[in-house]
Amino acid sequence: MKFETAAVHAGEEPVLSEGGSGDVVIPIHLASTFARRDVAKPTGGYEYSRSGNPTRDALETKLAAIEGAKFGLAFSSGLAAETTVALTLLKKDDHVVAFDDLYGGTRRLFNHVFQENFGIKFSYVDARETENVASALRRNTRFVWLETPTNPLIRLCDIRGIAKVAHEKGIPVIVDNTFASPYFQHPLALGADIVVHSTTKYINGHSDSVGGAVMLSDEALHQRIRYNQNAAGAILSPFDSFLVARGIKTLALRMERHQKNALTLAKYLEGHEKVSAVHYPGLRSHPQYALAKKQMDGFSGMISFEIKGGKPAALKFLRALRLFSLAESLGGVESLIEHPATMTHASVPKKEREKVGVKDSLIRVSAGI
Ligand code: P1T
Repeated sequence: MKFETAAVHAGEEPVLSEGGSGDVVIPIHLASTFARRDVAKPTGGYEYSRSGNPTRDALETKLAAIEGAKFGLAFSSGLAAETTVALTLLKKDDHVVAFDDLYGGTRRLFNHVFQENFGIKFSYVDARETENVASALRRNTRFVWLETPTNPLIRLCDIRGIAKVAHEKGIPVIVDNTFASPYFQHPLALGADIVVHSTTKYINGHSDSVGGAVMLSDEALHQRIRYNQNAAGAILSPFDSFLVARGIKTLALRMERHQKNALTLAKYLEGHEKVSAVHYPGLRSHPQYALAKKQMDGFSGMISFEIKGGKPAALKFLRALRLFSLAESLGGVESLIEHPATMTHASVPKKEREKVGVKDSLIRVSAGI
């Protein structure tokens, strides 16, 4: 099946056999629990909605299909997905190598929960150079955590190259594919072991559901993550599962338009006298344009840029906008704009933020459709 076909049909084949109602869309199964005839085992395959729910199952099948994975899991937020993956793979005193440019909430989770409470060590490296990842790997490194393109500097890393050096040491690679979406980038095909998403963004696409996803093809690892998903409990609700499944059906169409609009905006900003830098992988001036062409099927809809005049100029500009909402999040049909230093990345200490390059003059745009 092509991407668009799987996005519409996977997980939602109508049941036409005896007793099936033939719905062409997965119904929202709101039941928290499922009756059984006998104590031994559930009669209809389901027992309790945290452990499994027909609407969530349909979504998980669809999520796996669009990432080219064997398995998909749906969580109550992107961070719930990240937490569950991390607690499946980590034990006290383990080590993780991560891209230094990451969503602020991911760094907060790593530093203030996993490091402070459980003694996990994190090495943040500039993963644009594969060598920086390779030289940070230790004997007790349990995984490499990447975003590409990154939030908020729209930097890329070479998934294939990094997977090669990590796999030589038996270390799995996890890619947060939120900014590219499964339509424009396929990390598992490039060698990554696990993909995570905030489905809150492009996958749902309408800014009306918070959710997360994990996709992978390793059966044993899938079983461990699913066990912990049920044990820790951060599952996506049936109603949100329905919304996300519905959103996925138009993902391909939306992504094409997000990309078109982002490219128009990026080119306009690049030629503007009050703009000192534009970060968008579809611009020839992006230092990793060649990698973007090779690794991605498109450039997606996220741009960041630096405005001349520092923070005062940035805040003045953001206050003057009429149509673009000044709001966190991204990937919805409407355009959103934000100031990473005071909003999405406020939890990253100023010194660390500036070391990576997230300046007070940086503005991030999610181009709508
Ligand atoms: O918000 P949540 O669904 O928990 O997802 C967290 C998350 C994970 N990964 C990436 C790359 C993200 O961008 C996010 C959430 N980001 C924002 C809310 C934002 O405005 O950047």
